[in-house]
Amino acid sequence: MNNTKLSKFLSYVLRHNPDSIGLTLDPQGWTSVDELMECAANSGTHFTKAQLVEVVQTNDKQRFSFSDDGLRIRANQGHSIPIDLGLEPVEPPEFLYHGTATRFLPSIQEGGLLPQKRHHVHLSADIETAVKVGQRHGKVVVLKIAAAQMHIDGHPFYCSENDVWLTDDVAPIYFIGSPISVD
Ligand code: HQG
Repeated sequence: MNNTKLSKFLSYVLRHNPDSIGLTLDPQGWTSVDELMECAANSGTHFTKAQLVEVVQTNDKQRFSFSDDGLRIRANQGHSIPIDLGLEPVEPPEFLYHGTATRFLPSIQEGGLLPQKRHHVHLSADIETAVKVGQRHGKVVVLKIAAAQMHIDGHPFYCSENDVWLTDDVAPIYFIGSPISVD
């Protein structure tokens, strides 16, 4: 299996469906590396420890982390199953960005940004990253968010291990200017 396939496999089992290979995660989303490899092998997905380390270290978005002792692994964010990442609330930059598809705009402008299947709304520190996130969904448009004002108003923000900004939801009053269209 190539590294991209292994990364997708890890995203699936560590964020969404550990049960699919008989794996259990602890409340913070960690699982034993040995157990992960054993459950994966038993369900027909084979990889070496060296390949796993390579995927964790070279992953384009740093999606996964090993524990300090290297014995456990978890996804840094993006879960749909209930996991408490244990992140401390932090002060966000003045502005954050959210890339989405133009077809979602009417609903977003009406009801704000909602976490949908994930635990949080995911926001990016720069427009370029937001564009990449939005492109996954279709014709991309970027919303500029008044993050500092949200924070002043009492909305907590978190920053994941891989620098994705997370918050519970974003009301339309915090959208700044018109959505930025990208060709
Ligand atoms: C949209 C990737 C209608 C929202 C990325 C988004 C990110 C609404 C979609 C991470 C809405 C959910 C997360 C509303 C939000 N009405 N649509 N009220 N509120 N939406 O994939 O932010 O590759 O769950 O705009 O890099 O696109 O997985 O969220 O388009 O960090 O590591 O509903 O996933 O990382 O889509 O992406 P997603 P996202 P990974």
